[in-house]
Amino acid sequence: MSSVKRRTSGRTSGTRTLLVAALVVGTALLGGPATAAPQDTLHELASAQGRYFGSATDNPELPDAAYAAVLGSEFGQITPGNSMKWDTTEPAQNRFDFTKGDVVTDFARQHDQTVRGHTLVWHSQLPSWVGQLPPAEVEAAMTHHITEQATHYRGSVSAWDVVNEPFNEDGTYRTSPFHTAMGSDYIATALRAAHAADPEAELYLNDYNIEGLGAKSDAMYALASELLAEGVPLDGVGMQAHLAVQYGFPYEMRANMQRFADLGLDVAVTELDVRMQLPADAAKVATQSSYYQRVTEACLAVERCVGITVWDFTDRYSWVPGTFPGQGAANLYDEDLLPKPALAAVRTALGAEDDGGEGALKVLYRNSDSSAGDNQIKPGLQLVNTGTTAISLPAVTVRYWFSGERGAPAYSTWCDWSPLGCATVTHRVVAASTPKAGADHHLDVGFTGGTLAPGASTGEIQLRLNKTDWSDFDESDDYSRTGGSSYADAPRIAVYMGGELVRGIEP
Ligand code: G2I
Repeated sequence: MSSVKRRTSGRTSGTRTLLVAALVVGTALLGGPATAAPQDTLHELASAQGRYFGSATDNPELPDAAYAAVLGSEFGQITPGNSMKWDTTEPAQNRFDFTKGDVVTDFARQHDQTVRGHTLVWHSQLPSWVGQLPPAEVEAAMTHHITEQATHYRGSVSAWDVVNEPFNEDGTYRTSPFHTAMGSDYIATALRAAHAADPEAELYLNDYNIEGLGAKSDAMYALASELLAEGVPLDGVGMQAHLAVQYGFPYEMRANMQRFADLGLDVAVTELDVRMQLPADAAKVATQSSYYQRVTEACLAVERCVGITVWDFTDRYSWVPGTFPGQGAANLYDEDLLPKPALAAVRTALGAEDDGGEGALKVLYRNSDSSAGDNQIKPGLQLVNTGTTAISLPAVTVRYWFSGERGAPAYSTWCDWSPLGCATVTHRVVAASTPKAGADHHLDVGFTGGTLAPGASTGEIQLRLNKTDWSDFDESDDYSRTGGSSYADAPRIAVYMGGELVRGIEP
């Protein structure tokens, strides 16, 4: 079973529309850039690469509506930051309380997200009664705890961090009531108990500072190899990835992930964040962005890296300042829930740039003018909504660049025909503030109303322009022009939504 690959990437699209709208309103109120462009969520981008993109969350945060809107829309997987830990779920022996964890699995269900269960056996956040048990009773207590919890969450949790943080930095086993009572055998015992309680869940060992090659990851590698050789149910290794700009990037992260994958295990980045000494400055922010990007790239480069979870997505709810005084700013969004450069870096690594060229709006162009040297330019345009949400046309503008070279600097523009009705189409010529060869002007096309449904096309928009003195153009070097007389993709015609470039390449 351990070598069987089951991808649980969860939702691929869905609840995004409303939440994008909520965010846009929020951004506008905060005075940020007004961007109306629907873009793929992190999870949609990751899903397109066969991965999930998730976040930790915690019960006290969920009533924060703005926070929950992002959590529920941008991420396809969530991990409870505290509410499935032993001190919460079995605070006194055999008194189980899954109330808080259930809130998280309910949220996930409502938002079509998978859940990584965190965690069954850990030396920390362990209620004192466990440490007070006679060693001879620890194994039964541990097995009972795992059995009750994994049974309760069967069907709601797709993966478990069965054992969390078993190693010291030098690769020796960490002291815990479990290790004291059973030696390192407690790990195999825990995995077997979890498998018996929930045979469907992916079972993981999870630790920090095992992202790169080194003594601690060597220890995890040796343990994983041994467990697999003994037939112990183990599906993957979780690399927490609590990074810090001041400590450098994990050594050979991709190669390290690959050696676990080569054992037949899945690998997951389970708790990614990148902290820094405050105050933040441009250099630290740039380093942070590159670390987020490199982790994402490493995961994508390893086929069995199944996904990435950030240890919460906003500085508003980071564990870092409480644990490392003076440090923080570790997350993808700032305290106001505004995206940081690291978010763009992750999106780029997930391939968003590719679809920056292919966004939700595609433009098709044909040249309706066979002569490049007469007194008119006649571009035909069509816009197609290739996304899954409706697009409001007044947010959209299109630019067709040309050179006005000789003659009068004034232009007339015309819409000759469009199934939308030419009254809906606005058009004018705009002179470039920084003229480029073949692009000292552009025809700017917009819309006064209308909505483009997913999959729909505006149909043909026949446009035409001339100089007011009717002198000839030399269109041969015009940036956006092609000689094609039937509709085709036009990378040199740009489409903007809310003023932001969503398609095409500017001159
Ligand atoms: O420390 C970061 C993470 C390292 N890997 C394992 C994770 O489980 C761990 O998560 C953090 C939580 O994010 C924190 O929220 O674990 C901490 C405890 O080790 C959590 O902090 C604790 C505080 O220390 C407590 O004072 C607080 O009562 O959170 C508790 C619940 O809010």
